[in-house]
Amino acid sequence: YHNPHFIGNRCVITHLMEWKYDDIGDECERFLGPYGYGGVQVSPVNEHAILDRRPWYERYQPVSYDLRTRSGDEQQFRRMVKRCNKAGVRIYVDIVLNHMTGGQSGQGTNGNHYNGITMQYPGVPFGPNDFHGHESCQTKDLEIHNYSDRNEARNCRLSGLRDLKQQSEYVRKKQVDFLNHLIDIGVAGFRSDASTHQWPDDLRSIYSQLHTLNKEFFPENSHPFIYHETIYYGGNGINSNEYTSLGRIIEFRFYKEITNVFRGNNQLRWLKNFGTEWGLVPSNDALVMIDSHDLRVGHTGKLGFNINCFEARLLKASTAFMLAWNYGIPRVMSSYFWNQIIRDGKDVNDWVGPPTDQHGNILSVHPNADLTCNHEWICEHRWRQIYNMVRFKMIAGQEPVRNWWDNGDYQIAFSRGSHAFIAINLQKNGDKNLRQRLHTGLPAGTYCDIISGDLIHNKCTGKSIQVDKNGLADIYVGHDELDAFVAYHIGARI
Ligand code: LM2
Ligand code: CA
Repeated sequence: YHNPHFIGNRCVITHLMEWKYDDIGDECERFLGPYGYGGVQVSPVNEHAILDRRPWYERYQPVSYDLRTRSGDEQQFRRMVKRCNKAGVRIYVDIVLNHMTGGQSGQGTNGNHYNGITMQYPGVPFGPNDFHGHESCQTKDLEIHNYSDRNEARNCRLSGLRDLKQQSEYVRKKQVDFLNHLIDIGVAGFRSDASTHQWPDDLRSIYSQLHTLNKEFFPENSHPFIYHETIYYGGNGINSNEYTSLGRIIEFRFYKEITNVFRGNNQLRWLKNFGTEWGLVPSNDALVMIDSHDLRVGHTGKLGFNINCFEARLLKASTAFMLAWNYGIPRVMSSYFWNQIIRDGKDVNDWVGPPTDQHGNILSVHPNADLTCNHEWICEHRWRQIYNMVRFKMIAGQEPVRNWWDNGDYQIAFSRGSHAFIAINLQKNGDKNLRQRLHTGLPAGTYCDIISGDLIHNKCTGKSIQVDKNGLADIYVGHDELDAFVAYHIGARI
């Protein structure tokens, strides 16, 4: 369950939050495939509650396992999966197995009624016996209060969401059928939502009943890729290593430490041995990110700490480090605009859903010639500094980190063997410019910086460097430049 089944040397996932399936299909063909992305995480695809104002988080309140959301119906989903696989891009579905809706009643996106008070979900069907009650959850209100208590965290409710009794074979069977349906359609795997709130043994039992991947798109006997949302920062919380035998885990310590460094709370020079030596899980067990659909609005982590699209310079630089460093499978968040207003430490608009027309239909993405997106779609995955670093990672391959240099503070540089080289400058005091003659590890030649520009018609449209016979070059990153880093690789050499 650890292998993402990327095609060729592709190695990065992007989360196209709330995108419509038809648009994702287009994007696989016109951009993700050609620019080397390995896969897409799609927002939950099964029927979910329709809530007032249509917040993004309604997709995390399942009503049934029918495939219909505002992103499209089953037929559109199938078409997308096929088109993306053909374009060399895998599809990973965000699966919400821990719970159903909150304590309200209403209609789901496929027309099924549900009642969270009586716990009736006829679309599955699930009834009250399929949920945890006082026999398994000891808290008075059935809510999780102590997240470190392993029983409570698994058997009680996560913010009011009706908690499924996955110890029941019937419940597991319904979930197995749902996942197998997706596998048969041709997805490559899953993001497992709220994993910490599910018993590892229940997940193990579910996974053991999964089909192998569709042979139309995958080698025979391939198992789905599964990455788990286990929010663990060390200490006495539920340790994410309870889940590493089930697949990968989203390593929240990666995001936390990197954000801390790029925010100027810890010198960049310390990153020299970043990874397991900092207490992170082994690279092969990890999926990593800088931003996520939750972090950006403070639904996990502390609001204002996370780096998102509103701090583009920092987001690009920290994402560049993630893509240059050889750790885990990186996921790039692709978001939409919302009017962030922070009051008393809370984002008043943390609920805002994707751009829609007046009937609530999600708007289509029609990118402009300069690669930017229309409407409120931010499309970070289309920013040159980011997609060029995706290529950088592909070219770096499994080459080791070499030629580490730092100024003892907030300037660093390193190469990936003899394939690629990056320098980052976030120096805040003294001489703020990075101006050094450094070992790049690269073969002699002229290289284009793929951050300030590109190699086009045998010319650099941005900065460039001359690497001499010994691999040395003059590296410059001014403190006042648009981007805080430069990157060179053997694919952009004149
Ligand atoms: C996750 N990972 O473990 C998702 O990444 C996260 O986005 C989900 O929460 C969460 N687990 C449950 O799947 C989001 C959102 C919550 C929202 C839930 C359910 O962050 O705020 O909760 O989805 O829609 C909402 C209300 C909350 C209410 C709850 C139940 O915000 O106030 O609690 O519904 O009605 C009474
Ligand atoms: Ca649970």
